[in-house]
Amino acid sequence: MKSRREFLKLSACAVVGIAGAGLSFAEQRINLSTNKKNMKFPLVALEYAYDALEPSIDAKTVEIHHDKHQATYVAKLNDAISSDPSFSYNGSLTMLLSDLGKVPEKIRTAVRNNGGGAWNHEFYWKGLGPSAEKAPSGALGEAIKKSFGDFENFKKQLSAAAVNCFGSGWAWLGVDKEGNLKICSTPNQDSPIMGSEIAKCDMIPIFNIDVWEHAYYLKYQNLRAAYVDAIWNVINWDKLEARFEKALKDGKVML
Ligand code: MN3
Repeated sequence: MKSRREFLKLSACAVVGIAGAGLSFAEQRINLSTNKKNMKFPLVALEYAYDALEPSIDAKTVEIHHDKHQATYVAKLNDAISSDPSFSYNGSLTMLLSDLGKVPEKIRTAVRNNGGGAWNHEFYWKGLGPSAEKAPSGALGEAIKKSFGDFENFKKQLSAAAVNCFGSGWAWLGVDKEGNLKICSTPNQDSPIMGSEIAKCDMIPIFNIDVWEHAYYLKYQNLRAAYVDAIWNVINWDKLEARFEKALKDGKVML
């Protein structure tokens, strides 16, 4: 049994730029027609308006983060895959990332970085929402008490994993092989779904926090901790509950 402290071990986590324009929710969706018709992996639309997470996460940040940063990962993932005609793949992005060894070496790093970027962001947006709930109530709430003592201690530990992740990366909450909740962080766009050899984060993830500067710099500048604190106002607990139940029942991740 590993100690909680071990789960909080820091990992080396780099940086990105900024730009954009204001669009309505309807326009956002039309904007997604920028997805090329033959893209194997499309940019998945947000399930809420850019301003739905205000004031915790401002509309401009959501817009640029999704429409520019995430879109770039998606485009580069598709470019990498189409650059190697010998590689034919018809499964999901989740499956692809969980078995990177099967990806030709020539494009493997590009798939890891950009596929990870595409997947991690889809997972991130779906774990957030204009939620009225401030804490989980069902089985996940119980599991948090069991693993962390109480909600405040859990909040402190997950926040610390996010704030202390050096450089750019992600903090994660997930379920380990024994069914216990676990916290870790990964550098760059690595993800627990890539397996423990790559991510050093052995879990089925149920929530992630993006700590790349592009996730918060417009509103919070250097104050990563203030962004992490605000994330707690916009967690989609229903989604996390569903992910938790699926992880326990089927041993599978749910986007
Ligand atoms: Mn990001």
